[in-house]
Amino acid sequence: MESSLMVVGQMAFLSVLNKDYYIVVSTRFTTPVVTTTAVLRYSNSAGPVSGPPPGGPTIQVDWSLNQARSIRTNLTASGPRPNPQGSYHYGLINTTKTIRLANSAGLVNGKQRYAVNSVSFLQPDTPLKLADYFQIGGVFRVGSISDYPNGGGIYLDTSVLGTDYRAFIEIVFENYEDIVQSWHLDGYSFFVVGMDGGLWSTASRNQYNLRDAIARCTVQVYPKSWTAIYVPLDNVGMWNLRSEFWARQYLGQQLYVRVYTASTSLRDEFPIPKNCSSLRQGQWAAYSTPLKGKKKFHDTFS
Ligand SMILES: [Cu+2]
Repeated sequence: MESSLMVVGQMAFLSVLNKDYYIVVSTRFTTPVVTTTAVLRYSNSAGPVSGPPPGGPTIQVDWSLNQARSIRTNLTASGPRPNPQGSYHYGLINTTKTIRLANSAGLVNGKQRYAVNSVSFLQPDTPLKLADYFQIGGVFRVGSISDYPNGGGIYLDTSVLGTDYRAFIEIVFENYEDIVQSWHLDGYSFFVVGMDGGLWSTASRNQYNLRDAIARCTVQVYPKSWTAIYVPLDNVGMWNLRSEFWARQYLGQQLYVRVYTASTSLRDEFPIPKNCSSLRQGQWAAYSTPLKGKKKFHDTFS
């Protein structure tokens, strides 16, 4: 291996190295590009690094794309795997829903915002999980974001996507912009089944890796490209799906996925912490004791 590109969220890299390697970190969105370099040395190294460190990734993403696709799970009997061999084949499970998410940038009321499927996320004053648990009205609406891009203008809302517990879903991240995107999903690890340049279509599924993809919780989407993931929704809750580009996340490029079950069994979800009211005194203390009629959070506190 001559060199390997690391992207945000690809935090672990295991390789058997028998010579010294440069570790290079360089910025992508600054002028000038800032670079810092280290040398990884092994006691049995066959030789020091030589020559200049490799240049950072350019807009030529093919090389990086091919490398990302080539990183696979070792399925052989002695390979390290998250589950015993033969017990779970993600590629054999039918997806029950497809969610297509497109990021975008634009102005709302003269201010820079970022959006997913045209919705720029507005942070509610009540944490969504608590609003859901205590059924506090007026905080969010399930379905306040479409599950496919509709090309409309950007608007503000507290976007919550409705999904069902134990569904097995396909999410396609569509990046029409010309910078790389980095998406993170809380509460899950997912299988990265495909990524390619251009526009995603149902025919893109023909090139999915349904055999030995790797499990991740953050994934890159190359400029003017798409990335598809399979997610087994085995974790009840209200989970954040967000850009790891901090400014974009803060200015709206995030949403929540509500993984819902009507069951209130402790097998499906841990109970709310007993010290919930003391964690943030005042804001939802009224809801930490048995409810006497449902009061709206906004009516009570603001
Ligand atoms: Cu997380």
